[in-house]
Amino acid sequence: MKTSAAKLAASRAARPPADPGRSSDLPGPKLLEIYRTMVRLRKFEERCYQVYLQRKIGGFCHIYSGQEAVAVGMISLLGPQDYVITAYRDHGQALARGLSVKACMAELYGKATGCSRGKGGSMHFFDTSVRFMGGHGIVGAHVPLACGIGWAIKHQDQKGVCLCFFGDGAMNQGAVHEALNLASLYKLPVVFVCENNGYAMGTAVARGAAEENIYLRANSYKMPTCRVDGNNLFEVMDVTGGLIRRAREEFQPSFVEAVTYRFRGHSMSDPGSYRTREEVDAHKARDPIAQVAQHILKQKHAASGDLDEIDAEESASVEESVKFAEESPPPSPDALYEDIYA
Ligand SMILES: Cc1ncc(C[n+]2csc(CCOP(=O)(O)OP(=O)(O)O)c2C)c(N)n1
Ligand SMILES: [Mg+2]
Repeated sequence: MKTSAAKLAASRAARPPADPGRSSDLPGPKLLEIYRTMVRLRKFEERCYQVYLQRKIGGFCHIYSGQEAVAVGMISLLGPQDYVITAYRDHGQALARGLSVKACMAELYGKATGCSRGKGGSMHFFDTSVRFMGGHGIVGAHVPLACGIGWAIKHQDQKGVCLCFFGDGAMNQGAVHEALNLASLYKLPVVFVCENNGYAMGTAVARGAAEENIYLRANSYKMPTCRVDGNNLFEVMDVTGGLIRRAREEFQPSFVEAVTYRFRGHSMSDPGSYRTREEVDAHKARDPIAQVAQHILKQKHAASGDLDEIDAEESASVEESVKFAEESPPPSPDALYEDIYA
């Protein structure tokens, strides 16, 4: 099933106004920082793809390329008091939250210097020091945890918000609906973000969901719900900014469906037979990073040479991270008995 441009246009019309901001007016330096983070995610993922093919890393591995405007746009709106929790396609959210490229690459390599000390791997990045609460492998299972985080924020008067990311496939899990219901009843400061990339593994949204307009399904929980073009950084930020403010100030949970697309397969072992080359290319033509670059150039915040320099710096930093990961030690055998909850 194709996610056509016409469908996306229709979906935009369905978006209710939500206290919009004007992120396209962001000052140049801030915008360049956001651009740099988006490039970091892409360079990291594409290198990760290569080292996986070289069998330097193993296990399940899900690439985030194509979805950068969602994680970077939304997480750039957070402060240190806020929390992020996500599913197994977690490299993008982790890097956007400020985890170092080295700690993330080392985690993929299963090294002791990794963000989860080499014991989590691709699906279980974690760093409580920046309130990045994982990296979770069971579809939908972390969404109720966001309610727990929201409960703690509210009752400990932390004045924060929890951004909870999950996929379109997770929307068919019962636990997600229990979480949405409780968040609304308890008025928890959680923004639920469904990244609709069109597919759950090889299953197109309309084949797995009786109501393919995902944001409509969240309407029944009496919270603000909306759909955004997840490849448009500014739309993502404008809409989410208002929802984050309402969560922090009014304990108002909300739900955003961000329509996007993953450029790579579901995981590294995906033959991709469920979608055509033309479909993938049509979405690549709406690359979220290229859209931000165009805006930066048009507004004369920077010249193309400056953007090339950012690209080169981020590539170099990813290269350094590979070297760091390869040279790092594995966890010691004793570490097997650490961090065990029993
Ligand atoms: C409870 C459960 N059922 C099945 C799986 C296997 N599985 C892993 S990813 C996935 C698809 C989820 O798709 P979606 O939520 O759209 O996220 P995306 O991969 O597109 O980011 C499935 C079915 C799982 N991990 N957990
Ligand atoms: Mg999906």
